[in-house]
Amino acid sequence: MLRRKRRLLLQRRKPINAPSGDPDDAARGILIANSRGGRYTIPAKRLYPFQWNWDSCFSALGWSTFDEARAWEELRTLFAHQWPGGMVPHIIFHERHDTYFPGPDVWRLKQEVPTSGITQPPVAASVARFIYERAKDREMARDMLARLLPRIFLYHHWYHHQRDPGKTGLVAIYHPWESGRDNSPEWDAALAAVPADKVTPYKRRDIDHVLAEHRPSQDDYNRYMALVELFRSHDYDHGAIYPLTPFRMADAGVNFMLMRANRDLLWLLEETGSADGAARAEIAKWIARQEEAFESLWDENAGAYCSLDLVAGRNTGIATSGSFLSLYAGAARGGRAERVAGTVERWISESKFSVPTIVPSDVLFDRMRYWRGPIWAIMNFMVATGLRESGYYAALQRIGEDTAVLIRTNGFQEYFDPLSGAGLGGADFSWTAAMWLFWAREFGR
Ligand code: 9WN
Repeated sequence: MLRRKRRLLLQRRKPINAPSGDPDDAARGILIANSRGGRYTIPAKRLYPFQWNWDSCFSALGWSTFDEARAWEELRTLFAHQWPGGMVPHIIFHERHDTYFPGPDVWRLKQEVPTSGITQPPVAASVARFIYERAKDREMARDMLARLLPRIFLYHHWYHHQRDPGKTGLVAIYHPWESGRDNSPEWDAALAAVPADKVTPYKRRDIDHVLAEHRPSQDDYNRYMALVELFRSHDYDHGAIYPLTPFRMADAGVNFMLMRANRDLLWLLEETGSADGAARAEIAKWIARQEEAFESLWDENAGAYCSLDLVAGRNTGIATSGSFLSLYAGAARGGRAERVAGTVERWISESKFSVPTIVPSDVLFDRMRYWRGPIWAIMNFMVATGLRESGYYAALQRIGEDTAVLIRTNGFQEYFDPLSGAGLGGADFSWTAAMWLFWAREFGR
């Protein structure tokens, strides 16, 4: 009875900032309300009350449209919590909050400001370039970059060394949370092989805030926690964990984001005249390796690049919106670019709104469960950027317009149902507000 009541309550709850007035004001209002101490932005109140790695980067894009200093500060704060070896953690627990699980007491890292022990997609270099290219205050931009770029280099170095010890050109993720697309069906088979029978009992907090149907299943959560306990038992020594983790995936999305980030890092170093020859040569070597290795991600049936299970040695053959980042990375060229764009166009034609995380005709498609069907503004932005840069303007236009319509009609939700357009997950979400300001608003006039 109580459960039913709570569910009705949640369904009726309207986003606080459903943009009835000027959506630009509403979007800025969300970033300001989610800002903490003028230093970092939480993704959403209660549901995600800390600083998340890639969320923070996307929020910085939103800030850059009306407060450049605040945008750079967001990135500065993120990198201030970089681990000595170069990893930038996926969560930084600046303050104590008990509305999110797992918190610092689960990760059990002994730091002044506790963090999680894994990372997230490396989008910082690309975000820094987007901000730099549009920056009005050039002096501040160059000054901030001078401090940031060595740290970003160290982060990429960490990825290429700790997560690709064999120098194959494919970096591995150790946990679905590291993909940022946590609940993607790409991880199902690999996750099923993670033993979860000895997990310490715990209480989830996510389903206190959003409907369970929008979130990962209990079984998924048990395996997420089993992985965390495994990493903790190895003191988060990522080099030592590589050969022994049962979950080791070459995520197409992360690898493509890293490739673009490498190109952007190289560009920024050259642009700001801060590239020493050795760093430049090293980044060029990473990119060359990636260009060669990504061939092994191609799946002819899917008409897309797909994630590779490095433990099973098998291509998942599952195309998701993460696969389309091959254009954003500049990895798909010529005939391959044509095929990828064709796949995007087919998906768009099958879906009322674009871009779904999985094509609606797929048996795996679930219109409401996160990363198994819904639309995400940040993914739309990156997919559309790749389409624009490769010259596929019709698809790009459709994605931009859909994103603008979804936000204008349903508010700044965490994600959206691709068939009805309904807003799902958390409300007043920072990255959705940021994507409106930085990108989607130009299609919504
Ligand atoms: C785990 C904050 C994060 C995003 C991820 C999204 C979701 C967290 C969770 O929320 O993940 O990191 O608890 O579900 O999947 O992409 O960074 O918005």
